[in-house]
Amino acid sequence: MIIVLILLRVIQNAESQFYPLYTVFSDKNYNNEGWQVKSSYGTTLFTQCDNQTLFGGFNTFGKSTLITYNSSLPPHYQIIISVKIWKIDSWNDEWIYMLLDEKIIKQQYPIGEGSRICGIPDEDEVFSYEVQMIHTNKFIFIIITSTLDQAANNESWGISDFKIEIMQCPKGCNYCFDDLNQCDYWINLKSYLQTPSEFNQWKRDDNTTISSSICAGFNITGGQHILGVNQTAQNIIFDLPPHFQALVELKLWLFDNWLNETFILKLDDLQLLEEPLNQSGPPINCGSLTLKVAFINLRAQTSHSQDSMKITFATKSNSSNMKYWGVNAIEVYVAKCSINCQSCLGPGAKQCTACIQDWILFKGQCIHYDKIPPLTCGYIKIVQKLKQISNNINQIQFKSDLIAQETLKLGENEIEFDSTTPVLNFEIQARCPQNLRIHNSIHSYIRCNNQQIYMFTRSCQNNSTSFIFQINFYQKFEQIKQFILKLSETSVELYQLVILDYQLTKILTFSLNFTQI
Ligand SMILES: [Ca+2]
Ligand SMILES: [Ca+2]
Ligand SMILES: [Ca+2]
Repeated sequence: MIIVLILLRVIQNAESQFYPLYTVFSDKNYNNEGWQVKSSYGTTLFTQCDNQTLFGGFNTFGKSTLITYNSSLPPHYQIIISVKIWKIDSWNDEWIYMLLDEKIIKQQYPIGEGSRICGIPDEDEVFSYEVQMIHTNKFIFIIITSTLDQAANNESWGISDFKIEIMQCPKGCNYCFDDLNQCDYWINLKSYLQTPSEFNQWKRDDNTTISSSICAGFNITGGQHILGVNQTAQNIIFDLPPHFQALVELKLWLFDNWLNETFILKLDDLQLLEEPLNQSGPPINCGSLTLKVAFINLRAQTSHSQDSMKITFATKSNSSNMKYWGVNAIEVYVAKCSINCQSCLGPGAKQCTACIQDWILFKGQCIHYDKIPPLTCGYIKIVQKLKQISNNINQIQFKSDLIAQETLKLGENEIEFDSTTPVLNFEIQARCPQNLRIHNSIHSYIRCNNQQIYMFTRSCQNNSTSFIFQINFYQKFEQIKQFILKLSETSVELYQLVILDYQLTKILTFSLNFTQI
C-alpha cells in the first residue's frame, strides 16, 4: 500500500504543475484592469524605479493609498500568489498590510534599511512575498495598504511582478479537491458574489432581510452595524436538480478582533462546520470607517439529495463586545446524478435509485420505458430429435453456444446478450427419468410475445427415451437483453427482464419440464 501511495504521489507531482494564470506589472505587461486604487498621488499610476516600472511607486502610492484586486478563477484546488513590494524612501517603522486572499501579511519596514534606488536620497528596498495555499473558492481578493503617515514624496511604495498560479482541476470539472479523484459531476448551482441584489434573499433568524455593505470596494452581505455576533444569516434554495452531495463555499469577513469565537455552517439544520475564529486583521479603510479586517475561505460538504436546501451561517461568541461579520463569494455546488436519474447514491449510471418520468430503473440504470421490449421472434426454429445422447446427461441439460457451459449452475442464472448477438440459440437435451413407474411427458412452452405461444408435449415411451430440442430465436438485438435462466434437473425456464407498462417485468419466454400424466 505504501508503495502504491508513493507511486501516486510521484505521478501526481509529475502531472500537477502550477499554471501561471495571471502575471502583471512585469515584462511590459502593465494592464491594471481589475485593480482599484484609492487615494493615490500624482498624475500616473506607474513610475520608474531602478529601470523597473512599478504600479505606484515614488510620490504615487503613499499615505492612505489602498489598492485592491478582484478576479474569478477557473476551477482549481491550489494557488500561489506572489508580489514584490517596493519600499521607497523614509519609512519610519511603518507597516505594509497585505491580504493575499485569506493570507494576511503584516510587515514593518524600519528606517534606513536598503539602498538609494529611486525617489529622494533615502533608502529604498524591494521585498518578495509568496503565499501558497489550498484554495478552491472561485474568487480571489487582494488588498494592499500601509500605515504611512507623511507625504508621498517623503515615504511611498509600489508593487511589481504580481503573479497568480493555480493547480487546475481536471478537464471537464467545475470543482475539485485535487486532480486524482473523479470530479466531473459537480455543477455550480448558485453564486452569490458581490451584487447587492443577489444578497437580498439572505435573512436573519427573525426573518429580516440582511442588507449589504462595502469594504475596500467589496460588497459584503452583512458587515459593520448589519450582522453582529450570535446572529444568523440564512437562505433557502429550491428546485435543486437530482444530486447526491452538496457543497458550499464562502468568504467569511470579520471586522474587529475575533478571538475564541466560532463560525457555524449548517445545511438543512445539520451542523457541518464549527470553525474556531482567531483572527485579528490589519486596519483597512473600508470607506467611511477604518476597521480591522480579515476574511477566510470556508467550505463544507455533505451527502444531500433533497430538492431544496437551507443554508445557515452563524457566529457564536461569549464576548460582550460588539463586532460584526459578513459573507460573500458564496458558491453552491451539487454533485449531480447521472442523466435520467431522479435520485442516486453516487456518480455514474449504475448508481441510480430512481428515474425521472418515462425512465425505469433497470439493473441499476435508468432505461427509457420502451427501450427493453419483450423478445419478438422474427423466426423460430425448433428441432426435436429422438436419438441417443451422452450417458453423462442425466434428465435435462441446457446448452448454448452463447453461454459458457461451466458458468451455469442449478438455480437462477443471470445472463445477458448484447446487440452483437444475431440469433439466440440454445439446445436442450433431455432423457426420460429412469426406473420410474410413472408415465412422464416432456412439456415445452415457447413465447416470443403474447401473440405467439407454442406448446409441445411428448411422452416418454420408455426409460431410455431421450430428446434434443434445438431452439433458435432470430431476433434483432438493438440493445443488451437481460434474462434469468432457472435450471433444475427436471426443468428449464428462461425469463426475459422487460419493461411492460412502465414496470420492470419478468416474462416467461421458454420453459421445458417433465410432467406426470
Ligand atoms: Ca518619513
Ligand atoms: Ca530613495
Ligand atoms: Ca512616517
